[in-house]
Amino acid sequence: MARPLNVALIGQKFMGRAHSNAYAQVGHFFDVPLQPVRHTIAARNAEELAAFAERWGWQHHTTNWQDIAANDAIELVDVATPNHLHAEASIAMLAAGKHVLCEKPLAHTLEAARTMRDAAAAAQGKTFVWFNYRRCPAVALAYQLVRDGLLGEIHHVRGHYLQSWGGAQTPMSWRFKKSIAGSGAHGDLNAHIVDMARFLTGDEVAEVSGAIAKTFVTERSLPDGSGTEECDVDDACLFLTKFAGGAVGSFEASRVAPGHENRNTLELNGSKGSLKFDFEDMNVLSVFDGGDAPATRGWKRVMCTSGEHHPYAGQWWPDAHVLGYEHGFVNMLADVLVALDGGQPVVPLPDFDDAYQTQRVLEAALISATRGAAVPLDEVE
Ligand code: NAI
Ligand code: SOE
Repeated sequence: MARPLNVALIGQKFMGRAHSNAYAQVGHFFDVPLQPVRHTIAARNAEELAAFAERWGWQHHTTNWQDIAANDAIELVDVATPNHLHAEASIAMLAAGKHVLCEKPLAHTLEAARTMRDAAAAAQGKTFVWFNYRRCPAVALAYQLVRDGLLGEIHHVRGHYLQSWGGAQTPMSWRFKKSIAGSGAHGDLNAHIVDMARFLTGDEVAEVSGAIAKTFVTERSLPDGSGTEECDVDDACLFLTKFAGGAVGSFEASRVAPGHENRNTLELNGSKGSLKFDFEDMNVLSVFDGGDAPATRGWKRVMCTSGEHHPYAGQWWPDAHVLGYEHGFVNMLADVLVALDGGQPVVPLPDFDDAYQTQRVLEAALISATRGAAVPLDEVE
């Protein structure tokens, strides 16, 4: 019988729903060593909060997230607020002796991210960051294939994360404010592909160059119709990297790429073979094995839904009964519960230190965009 683990969640909108679903579902599909109990949900809108708590099965709700720190019954706190609150809430929870599971990017500034990394290093509690795409079966399989040597020496990493929702018709929100988000498409989307690149290659970025950050829509209407406000974050951001192990990389993020709705991609090209992942076809990993017979050598479209052969797939449905966005969050939560119980996750989990390394790469790109020059990572601490 799994021991109950009281959980609190801060944030009740998009990620509030995705995470609540994970807490509700994980015990149905995984033999978890700890059973999460939806203890307390916190957010700002009191009217929405009561209905949300009832719908998603949270026992208590509060508009004051600090109540959670003071409650000794709560062991794990999930921070799913806009980016500027990640540091304050996470550090308060670590100081109160709790484990913290925080949304990405780690923080809105490198400085805030550093305080989180340092607080985690000094704390009893464990930390995790919701880089959920690591746990799509196709990405976890790519992780295993790289370690099995399928690619040989990795030469070239290509990531792009393109969305289309950020045009001039989209009203102002926290995602367009530097003081809250930190940056625009860059911190929101490049964070995911830099994390995936570091995770899959096991290598670190040594230098960033050629960065361009561009704001196309400089003013947006306020949601209440009372006027307009200036946008001070990028709508698109591109940059190049050198990896410590010798590979080269390119990363592109955009919110203004019509036709690309959630095109989160990563491609690895090595001396022996290549791999491609595209979230818009998330159950598939494209595999090119240079060791195949020349006459029939070519790209294979591997459906990563075999319970016997593919990470996480066996917990869900019969072969080829495909998974969706929400399954990545449930898969990750299952691994978090295993790690909290002292076990090994299926593939490595990012903690605050790991996410801080991703944040350094993002910061180097912003510096490169401003300076118009290459930025060695050892200058960005
Ligand atoms: P959202 O705007 O949909 O929801 C934010 C929630 O935070 C709201 O419930 C709001 O009431 C609450 N909140 C804001 N300020 C608060 C405060 N001072 N005290 C208590 N609650 C407060 O935002 P969304 O899309 O859910 O994003 C939240 C975080 O999740 C961001 O860091 C974002 O980058 C990340 N995210 C990650 C995704 C992933 O794929 N891992 C996907 C979407 C978002
Ligand atoms: C919006 O761009 C968003 O929800 C991001 O915040 C997420 O991190 C990404 O996974 C999906 O798009």
